[in-house]
Amino acid sequence: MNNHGHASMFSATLEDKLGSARHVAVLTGAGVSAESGVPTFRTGGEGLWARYNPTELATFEAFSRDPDLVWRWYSWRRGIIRGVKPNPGHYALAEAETLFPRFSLITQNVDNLHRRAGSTDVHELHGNIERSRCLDCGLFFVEDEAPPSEHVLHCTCGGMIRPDVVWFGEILPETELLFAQTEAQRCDLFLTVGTSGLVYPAAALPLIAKQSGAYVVEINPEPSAIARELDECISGASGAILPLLIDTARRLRTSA
Ligand code: BJW
Ligand code: ZN
Repeated sequence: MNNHGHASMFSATLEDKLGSARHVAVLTGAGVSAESGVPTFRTGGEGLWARYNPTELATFEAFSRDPDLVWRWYSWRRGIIRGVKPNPGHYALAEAETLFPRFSLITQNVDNLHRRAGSTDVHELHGNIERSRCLDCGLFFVEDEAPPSEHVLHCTCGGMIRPDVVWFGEILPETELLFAQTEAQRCDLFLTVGTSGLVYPAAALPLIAKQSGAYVVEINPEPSAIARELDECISGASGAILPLLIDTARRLRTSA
């Protein structure tokens, strides 16, 4: 029994929403991939990367100042991402697609792990680490299995190639941001998972959902910067909590 008086780890309100919600929206951040072995932004990496603040490398200024350094950081991360697997949190979100009449998965992550876990409709707010583009002619490149480069690559036109991700001070992809904001306004249940709630405009999505009347639940081992403004915070790792949550939803929705 929990403190809500029934045999579940979730509150009665959340169980009610899991059983009845018609539209569920989920925002994920780096924490959802932490259990796969992908370093988060604010807990850092190892080696060379322990000497840099990752959030200071994710800027156009850093790339202009030292393109090789920023390129090496992305090559290192691509290597990690290729070597890891989705975790039970990613798989639970892939299954969630089949449980609710409408389900929207919005991610700040660039690591492809949601798609690799089987999610078919992933809305990426901060781009994708496997994609690059030429600064000069705009040509896109998709990473093949070539060994990661230590130096910034150049396009056939001579321009420098940058990762097709969104750095600080840059505009998010317009259609994906608009989609995310609309889904936040329209959903009944919004989950914010593994994100520090520090980086805008993504961090505003749970607040938009709350203002629009959704029940907003955070899943994070630590309270995020916006935790106090939400309906409920579940303290724990997403790889442990999400499978339980989705199991509960499945049980409630198939036993009726
Ligand atoms: C676990 C776990 C487990 C651990 N299970 N959980 C409004 C107010 C203030 C500032 C701004 C504002 N609007 C815009 C800004 C400026 C800026 C901003 O937000 N700055 C703040 C930091 C102050 N935003 C921007 O610049 C954005 N652009 C923009 O707004 O354009 C319009 C504009 C332009 C110019 C001026 C003004 C407006 C762009 C933001 C782009 C962010 N880019 C990055 C890099 C992407 C590419 C790459 O991957 O390299 O995106 S930075 C980095 O942060 C990355 C992430 O997606 C993002 C969020 O990080 P996230 O996911 O929250 O990760 P962490 O590491 O911070 O947290 C991990 C969490 O997981 C923690 O909470 C852990 O506890 C938890 N965790 N283990 C569950 N097992
Ligand atoms: Zn070019």
